[in-house]
Amino acid sequence: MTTTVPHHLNLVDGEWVDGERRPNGNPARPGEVVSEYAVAGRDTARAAIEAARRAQPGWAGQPIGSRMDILDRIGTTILRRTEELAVLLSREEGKLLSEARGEVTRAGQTFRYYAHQLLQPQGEVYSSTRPRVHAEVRRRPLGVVGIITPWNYPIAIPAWKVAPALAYGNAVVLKPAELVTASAGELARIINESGMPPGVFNLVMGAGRVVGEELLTSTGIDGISFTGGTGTGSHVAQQCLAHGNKRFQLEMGGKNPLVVLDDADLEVAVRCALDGSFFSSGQRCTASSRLIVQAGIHDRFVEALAAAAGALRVGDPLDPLSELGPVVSPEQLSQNLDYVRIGRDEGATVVAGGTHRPDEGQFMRPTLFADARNDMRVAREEIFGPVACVISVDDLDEAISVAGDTEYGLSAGIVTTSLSAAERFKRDARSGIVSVNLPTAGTELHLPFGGTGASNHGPREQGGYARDFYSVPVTCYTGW
Ligand code: TXE
Repeated sequence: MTTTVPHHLNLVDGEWVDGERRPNGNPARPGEVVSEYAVAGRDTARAAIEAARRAQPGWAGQPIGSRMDILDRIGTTILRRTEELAVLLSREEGKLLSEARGEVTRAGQTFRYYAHQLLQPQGEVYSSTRPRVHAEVRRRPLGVVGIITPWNYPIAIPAWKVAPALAYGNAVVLKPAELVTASAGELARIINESGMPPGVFNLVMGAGRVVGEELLTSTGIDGISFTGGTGTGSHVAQQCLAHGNKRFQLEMGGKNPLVVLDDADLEVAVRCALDGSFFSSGQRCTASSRLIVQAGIHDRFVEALAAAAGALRVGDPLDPLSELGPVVSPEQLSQNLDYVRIGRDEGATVVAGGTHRPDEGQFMRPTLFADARNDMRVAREEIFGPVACVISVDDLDEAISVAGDTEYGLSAGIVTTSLSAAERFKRDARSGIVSVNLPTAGTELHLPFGGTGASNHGPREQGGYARDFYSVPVTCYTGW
């Protein structure tokens, strides 16, 4: 008996465009094909950019009521299809079904949020220093935006870029990561069936160095919004500057600190670390990969966290009893295991995990290093797996200094019962996001998201701040 595998095509100017078909696998079940996708070449990417250029002025000129309706419809459809989309996402990326449900819900809510953002003021009026002059700042769309997304949030990251891009009157060419084309393909279907005029939203699936590169180098693209690795992000920046001085926004890695002070509630500290370090298999740019722990609570914390991590049930993400799914790919698993070896060689001690499940699937046990120092590679480089290291410090001053001693600066957390320690940390942590008594990895869609240093370049994403990237301020003077 032959079973048909679902497939996803590229979307160009409202038409589905086929290409060489490639399978997209399930990291929990090697050999299982989740879907097939049509690989786009440079010519398909070019056609998508041209279609977007043609469609953008008409879209920007539509009354906001109709743009709102379409965005709202996209969000509502995503929310209505949450369960089905979550199963698909979980099968192709490997995160727990419960986490996938949360992600799909977030994507739907994001479209609805930006539908309503259109009712917010879109400019400012100033008093002019000159008589009989009216001064105002208006906003115009950036134009055609290329959106390049990673695999770790297959629908939420595309949503939090595509929704504001469309809301503020831009046309979009989306290039998702190759590992998660099914979620992107379903999103494209939903957008295409929402009443969106052809060409306003286009999807091109394929290799970064082919279709991604076409977006970076094309003069038809006005701006690039990118999330991914720091090395790729630097390349994106260079290409954008070299090809038409495009606007770019980069969200990249993290090596996020979670500080635990002696006065912390141990249970809260362990809960924050367990979630921040290991959930989603540590494949979050906001994951807490450096646990900076004050000496007085250190041993109790390490013992409790190692026990809790060791007790997590690693298994198929569709099994409701699983507490941790697989990592996304064999390459990611081998990179994670390499870091376990590197950490040991550097003198850190594995107190939980350190191995993968020797059966089928890319399952890695949550891994905790004790006796780490902040100058070790495992404390400096983004591993992007369920691996965290504990660094012992004497006091809050040292904790803040170690927390800030990183090239990254996305998310930082502290667990403490001291109000003054919390306030000082919020003031002094060199980071775009700061959490107190909460995991470093929880963020909300209506608040700005982004970091400092090697974690970020360009305006913040999400919330009302997204407007700063997707629109251009125009200063207007009118004499009367
Ligand atoms: O990222 P890439 P990958 C980190 C993490 C992970 C590593 C590699 O450490 O192990 O990056 O992951 C596209 N021109 N993060 O391979 O390569 C690519 O096709 C244009 C951290 O997924 O940066 C994909 O769509 N585009 C991060 C996107 O860029 C190019 C989340 C990201 O791919 C391109 C993900 C090119 N030349 C990975 N080359 C986080 N912290 O959130 C690649 N791409």
